[in-house]
Amino acid sequence: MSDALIVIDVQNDFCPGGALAVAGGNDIVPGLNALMAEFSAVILTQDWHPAKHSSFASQHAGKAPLEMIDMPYGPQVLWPDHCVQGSDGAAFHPALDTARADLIIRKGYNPAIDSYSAFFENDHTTPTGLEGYLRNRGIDSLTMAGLATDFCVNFSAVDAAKLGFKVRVRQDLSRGIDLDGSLAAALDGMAASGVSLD
Ligand code: VGL
Ligand code: ZN
Repeated sequence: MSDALIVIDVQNDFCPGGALAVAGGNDIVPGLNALMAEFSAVILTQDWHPAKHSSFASQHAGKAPLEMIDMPYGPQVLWPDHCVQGSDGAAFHPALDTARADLIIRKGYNPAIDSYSAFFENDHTTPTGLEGYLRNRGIDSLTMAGLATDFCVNFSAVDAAKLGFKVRVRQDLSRGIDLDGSLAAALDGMAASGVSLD
């Protein structure tokens, strides 16, 4: 069995100057590029929303970004419009070494359901296909890093651990949004799920 590096959502909109900028999001790029050399498999994820995605505050009258809403699948944070399919904001950070990727997995393309996790949409049941890909390749151990620690890295790591993968998160190569204590909660949740936090 072998291990893979999964680089989560290192896209322009999550970096300074982007629509949903994560502080220091760009700082992790050189370290991520260097880390890729240590893995036989490198997978990138890309947040990839249609223009009128239901996670955008702009689609809900009277709602502002970072307010909550109840969706049929549960509570959902409303975000500024970000990572719209084909936009510059959805592109990977220009310095990220995308040439090393064996697979790029896109998520969040269903207009009605957000998808923080690289494995399941936010209904926690609709799969993205990543689990099957990893199992077909005999990959059982995952290292994750990227943006944002408390949303897409967190949901991906917890889902992977629940699916039985051995999971490490590189905190030093991840950056968080930290909305109302979400970063501390995410770190607690990942640890409780058996994710090792480096
Ligand atoms: C993310 C909020 C909305 C992430 C994606 O990559 O962590 N966060 N969409
Ligand atoms: Zn998104």
